[in-house]
Formats: sequence, structure tokens, C-alpha cells
Amino acid sequence: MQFPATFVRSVYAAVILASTASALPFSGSLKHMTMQVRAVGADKTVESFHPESSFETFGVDGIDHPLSARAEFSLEDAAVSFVQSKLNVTSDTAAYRTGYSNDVVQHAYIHQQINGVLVANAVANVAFNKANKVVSFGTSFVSVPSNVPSTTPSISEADAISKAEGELGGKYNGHPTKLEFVAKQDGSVALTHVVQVRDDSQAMWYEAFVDAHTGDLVQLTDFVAHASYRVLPITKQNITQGFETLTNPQNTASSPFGWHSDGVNNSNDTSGNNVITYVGAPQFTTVQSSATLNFNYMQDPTVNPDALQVNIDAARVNTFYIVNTVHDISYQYGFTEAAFNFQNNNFGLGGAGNDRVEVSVQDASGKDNAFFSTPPDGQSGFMKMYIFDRTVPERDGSLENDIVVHENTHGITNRMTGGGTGRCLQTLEASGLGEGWSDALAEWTEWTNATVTDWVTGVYVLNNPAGIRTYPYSTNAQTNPLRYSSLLVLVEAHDIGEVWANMLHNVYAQLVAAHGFSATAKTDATTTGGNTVFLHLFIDALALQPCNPTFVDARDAWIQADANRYNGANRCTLWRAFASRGLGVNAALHIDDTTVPVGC
Ligand SMILES: *[C@@H]1O[C@H](CO)[C@@H](O)[C@H](O)[C@H]1NC(C)=O
Ligand SMILES: *[C@@H]1O[C@H](CO)[C@@H](O)[C@H](O)[C@H]1NC(C)=O
Ligand SMILES: *[C@@H]1O[C@H](CO)[C@@H](O)[C@H](O)[C@H]1NC(C)=O
Ligand SMILES: *[C@@H]1O[C@H](CO)[C@@H](O)[C@H](O)[C@H]1NC(C)=O
Ligand SMILES: *[C@@H]1O[C@H](CO)[C@@H](O)[C@H](O)[C@H]1NC(C)=O
Ligand SMILES: [Ca+2]
Ligand SMILES: [Zn+2]
Repeated sequence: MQFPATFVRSVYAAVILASTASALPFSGSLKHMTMQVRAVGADKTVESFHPESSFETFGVDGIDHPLSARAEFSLEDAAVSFVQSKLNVTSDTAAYRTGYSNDVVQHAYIHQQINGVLVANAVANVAFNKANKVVSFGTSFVSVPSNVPSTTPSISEADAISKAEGELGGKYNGHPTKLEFVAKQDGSVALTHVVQVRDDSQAMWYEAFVDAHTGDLVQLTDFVAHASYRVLPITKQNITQGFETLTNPQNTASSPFGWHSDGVNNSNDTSGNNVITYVGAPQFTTVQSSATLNFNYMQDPTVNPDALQVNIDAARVNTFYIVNTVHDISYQYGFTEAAFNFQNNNFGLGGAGNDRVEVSVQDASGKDNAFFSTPPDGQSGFMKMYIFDRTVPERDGSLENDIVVHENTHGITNRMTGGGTGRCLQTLEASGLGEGWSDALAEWTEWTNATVTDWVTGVYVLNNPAGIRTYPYSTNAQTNPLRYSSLLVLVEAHDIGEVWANMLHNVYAQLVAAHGFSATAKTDATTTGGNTVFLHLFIDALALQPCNPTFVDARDAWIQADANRYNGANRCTLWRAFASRGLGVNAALHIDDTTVPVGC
């Protein structure tokens, strides 16, 4: 769509005003980075505020923290003291929440606290390399207002629950409520009851922050990543590309007891330690077709997906296979128990368990879509897969692998950004990045060799070669003209996601051009192909970037991830790829820049 030049100019003007005066209310681009407006009910909206995150990275060597001279390194002490010194706050203001180490980095996630109560949307994250030097620092801490409300609520938990249910039109799910502060856009803080409200029939799962003194609904976390598929007329039908019978696809380096055991209990159906797939309710899984653990159901494409038992089984078996495979791949690259992944039994390796992914296939609540909800670590991720009714016979989203991977990836990005809370991809820009990562990982899983062609998602379900996005992902800027500055006019998460996914497509192409392709990258993260490098940086960067990252933060996190893991070997390759789409060194506030660092 073409926008008149005057529109673009007025957005520029708003940006300049907002950035020089940091004037409120925000408008134009800054709003992407800090606000999310959600319609709830018929005629009400809730504006949620996410204080702007700042993000600094410190290269291959990193920098000291105040306790560097100590002989013993404590992640918690070092991280808290670093935050205190950077932000000039006392230790009771910066509270360690969680942390973990992987093979190259130690991550710490910190909450701001006021009078002993944590501030839900004011967080920080510090990463240390193995030499215990600080390599990155993200923060959305806020200044403490002069008048902080009493930490004793004046309205009850029960009243807050009924307020949240009434405003949102769902039911409290029984998850224990908490008292937390919320930093508001006007600089004040509100003491809130934090209440989870859920209604699966509407694909709704919110964390509602109800002011414990006024009863107002002041903030929402939306755990659901909404996928929306553009509907295009269908002129042809295509039969699915052909099933294969795979023997032992599980990677026991990721799932030590296989896909049907948690080490104690064994199953013979589409349930296991990482995922359960079912139709209607969790007891309706697919049971093995023959002992032992054969799931051999011949899908019949000539009838609707739900018209034959064998087609229902094929959907449950395929999603079980895909979600387990994504678990096993992402595990090798760092989405582990300690990094807040989805498993029932964590085998004592950290993180919170009892949160395998639940997949409702052929979900009866809708058509032509799919959803993934990511509550915090310790509560199951929830995926809903729908049937698409744009063809005759209808087609099953569960059989288009890139849609399943896309949804599953929402769980990875929402868990790894900000340390497992599910709260850190909530701004419009950050949720757009979320959509982009989901397409990019779906794309990654489909490559089989070093040839990088244009890539399209959603072809099968719509039976349309153009798929469900605006442009193919492409290294050709004529084929896909999206650039960083496209965010000046894009206002929907999937549209913004296309910009990021296309940048990552270009990053991928350049890394594969530089390092070739490793055919075993899906099971072996120690391989050296460009596809391996790409997925390492993809996963590593998620944990480094700040809460509610911008495109600029997300890019910086990739560059720092490369410094941490590869000593910066790919720094110029990454800069060139990002800069080629406007996200160069001086890119800011959605204004393109194609500069790369000196020497690149
Ligand atoms: C740090 O905070 C203290 C107390 O709020 C203040 O007196 C001091 O000036 C601050 N220092 C800096 C460098 O901002
Ligand atoms: C096995 O099943 C029991 C009973 O349902 C359950 O309490 C337990 O968590 C399961 N898994 C493990 C690893 O013990
Ligand atoms: C699957 O396991 C259940 C419980 O152990 C058992 O009752 C059932 O017969 C098994 N089904 C098949 C098809 O093997
Ligand atoms: C390489 O992968 C593409 C799809 O990305 C496929 O069309 C082509 O046949 C593959 N080439 C070889 C030699 O396997
Ligand atoms: C359908 O199949 C035909 C022949 O295999 C192919 O040329 C066409 O691109 C396919 N269309 C879609 C939408 O997959
Ligand atoms: Ca977990
Ligand atoms: Zn999505």
C-alpha cells in the first residue's frame, strides 16, 4: 500500500518532537517501543506501558563489575552490584530473580523493587562471559516516584479477580495471584493484584494487573501470540507433498528418555515429557497403531481433515513429531531446562517443570488460524491448531509444518527473552519481532542444502504459491522491498514481523555463503556451517536482549552473541546484512541507515 508523503512527514515530525523533548504522550514510532493498546470486550481498550529498555553490549572482552576483584564469582552478587553501580540504586532496589549459564554465557535477570515489592515492568538483565566479565546489559528500570502507594492493598484479591473477569470476559484460572507494582506512563506506580484470566474458546489468556487501591485494570500481559492468515481465493487444490515413515527421530541428547517417557512414566500415545497432542481434551490422544510405539496412520487427503479417524490421528502424530523435533533442535542450541523450556520432568537440570506443550489439534473454536500461549516457566505452553476451510476438501494447519514450527517458536522467544516470565515481547515492536523469529525458524527447519532461494510460508493451507505473507522472504530487494523504515507505516505485529524475518533471511543467506551448510545441524550444534552459526546466534541473542526489545536491540544482541560465541568472527557479515535493509549503525526510530562499522 502507498501512503501519501504527508503521512510520512507527519510521523517524522512526531518522532523528532518526542525524542528531543521526551514529551508525553508518545506518538508515532516511540509508541511502538513502549505501548500496546488492546481492545478488550466490545468498546473498551487497555493501554499497557512498557518502560523503554536500554541495551548496551561490551564486545568480545566485556567489562568489569564492582566485585571483579573478588576471588569467588557469584552470578547473583555480581549482577546485583553491576546494576546498582550502573543505575546508582541501592541493593534493595535491584532484586535478583533468576539466572543460568550455558556453554558461553552466564545470564542474570533482575527485577526492580520498591519497598520490597517488585515492579512487574521494570526489569534488567546482565550477561557475563566465562571470564566473568560483563558482556551486555539491558534495563527498563524506572525512577521511583515521590509518592509510592501503600504496599497494603485496599481492595481484596477476590474483588480484583471479579474486576479482571468482568473487564476481560474470561475466567480466573486459579493460578496464585501476586501483588506487584506496575510502572505507569505518567511516572507513577500502581500497586496491583496480578490475576491470570483465561478463556480457551476465545484464544484468550491474560495476566491482568488490577490496581489494588482503585480497582482499575492498569496493565495486561497477553500470553497468546495471535497468528492471522490473509485469506486469498483458491483456484487449485494440491495434495500434500507426501508422508514418510521416520524411524527413531528423537534425539536422546535432548530428550534422554525419548519422546514417550519422563524417566518414570511411559506412554504409548501422543503424550510425553515435551508435548501432548490431542483433539478436544487431553485424554483424546492418538495411541500407537502397533507395538511398540509405531504411529502409522495413512492420511487421506481426499476428505476433510476431521472426516476420518485416520486423518485426526495423522494431525496428532504430525504435531507430536514437529513439537518434539523443535524441542530437540532448540535444546541443542540452548533452549534448555535452565533456560525455561517446556518439559514436565526437568531431570534436576534447573528451571521449572510440569510445563510440556499442550497442542489442541483441529481445535473446534475456530478456522484458518493457529495460536500459541506462553505463560511463565512452570505453566504449560498451549498451542491451538485449526483447520483451514479455503479449499475443498479442507486442509489441516497441523500438516503444514512451517505453521506448527512458527507457533512453537513463539514459546521459545517468549520464554527466552527476559528470563522465563512470558512478559517481555509485549510492545508492538517486540511482538512484531516475535512474529519474525517464528517465520525465520520455520524457514530454517526447511533448508536441506546451501542453496538459499526465496521462501514462502502458508502455501499448503491456502493452496496458493503466495502463501500468507505480503512478500516472499528474499535476498532480492525488488522481490521483498521491506526495510527498517517500513515500521513507520506498519502497525500490525505480523506485518512488522515480515520486516524482521526478511532481515534474518538475509543474515542467513550471508552466513551460509560464508560458512557453507551443515547437513547435521539439527542434531549437532557443534557443526560449523552457516546454518549452525545462524541458529546459535538466534537462540543466544534471545537471552541477551532486554525486555521488550526494539529492532535495534535485537540486532545488537545478535552482534554481541557473535562476540560471545565466535569472538566476533561474523561481526561484519551481520552488520552488512542488517544494514542492507536499513538497520545499519545509525538506524534509529525507524529511520533507515545503511552504514556499517569502520573496517567492515
Ligand atoms: C546517586 O544517588 C545518590 C542518592 O540518591 C545521590 O546523592 C547521588 O548524587 C547519585 N550519584 C550519581 C552519580 O548520580
Ligand atoms: C509419573 O506419574 C506420577 C503419577 O501420575 C506423577 O506424580 C509424576 O510426576 C510422573 N513423573 C515423574 C517423573 O515422576
Ligand atoms: C497403551 O497403554 C495402556 C496403558 O498402559 C494400555 O492399557 C493399552 O492397552 C496400550 N494400548 C496399545 C494400543 O498398546
Ligand atoms: C536444495 O534444496 C532445494 C530446496 O531448498 C531443493 O529444491 C533442491 O533440490 C536441493 N538440491 C539438492 C542438490 O539437493
Ligand atoms: C501444486 O502442485 C503443482 C504440481 O505439483 C505445483 O506446480 C504447484 O506449484 C502447487 N501449488 C501449490 C499452491 O502448492
Ligand atoms: Ca519449564
Ligand atoms: Zn505468530
